[in-house]
Amino acid sequence: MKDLTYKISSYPSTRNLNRREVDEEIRRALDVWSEFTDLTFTQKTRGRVHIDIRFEEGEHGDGDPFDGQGGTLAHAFFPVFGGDAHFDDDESWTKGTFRGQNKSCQYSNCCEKYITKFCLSLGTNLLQTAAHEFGHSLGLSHSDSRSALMAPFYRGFQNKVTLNKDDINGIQVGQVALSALIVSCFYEKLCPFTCTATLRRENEEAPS
Ligand SMILES: [Ca+2]
Ligand SMILES: [Ca+2]
Ligand SMILES: [Zn+2]
Ligand SMILES: [Zn+2]
Repeated sequence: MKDLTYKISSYPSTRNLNRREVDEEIRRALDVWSEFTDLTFTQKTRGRVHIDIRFEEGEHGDGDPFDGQGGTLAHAFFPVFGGDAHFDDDESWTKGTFRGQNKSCQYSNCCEKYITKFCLSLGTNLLQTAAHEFGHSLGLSHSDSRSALMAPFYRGFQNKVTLNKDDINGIQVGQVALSALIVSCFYEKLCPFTCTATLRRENEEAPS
């Protein structure tokens, strides 16, 4: 059993999700991987952790700035580079739906009618995106298989996250690379290089 720790250092500013829901979705995203490995994940609220999780906007200190709503949704570091995962705070992160609310919408405090008319935007499912990014944190690269969780595209909203054969092979082989995260890359300072893999959107569906 290998116990990895994680911390959500900054939460999204979206109105779609509260902190508890973010905690739950992150936990579910990690469970997707622990199901097929001997890894366990423990959330901490302070101190050093293996996987630091942040919602950040624009330039955020690792030389790979986010790009506002759409485009790049998130990126993560491979184990040798520290395993951390960053999510673009300008996305409208959601749970269980593709309907999101614009974070900067000036009508958000108005009645439902105004919200529906002016504030709804295409949301991005946090669970799906996080499960993909944690694959990178655990050592997986992108998969050529389009049905894999590790395919490099956001496939539109899916209610359930499942691993395909490619993903499962990947995580089982990836256990070797993972030891780097457990042993040598515990401290951010040892990991000055960024090697990010980026998840992009493809074929966006409009909310209806
Ligand atoms: Ca973006
Ligand atoms: Ca780390
Ligand atoms: Zn980053
Ligand atoms: Zn990716």
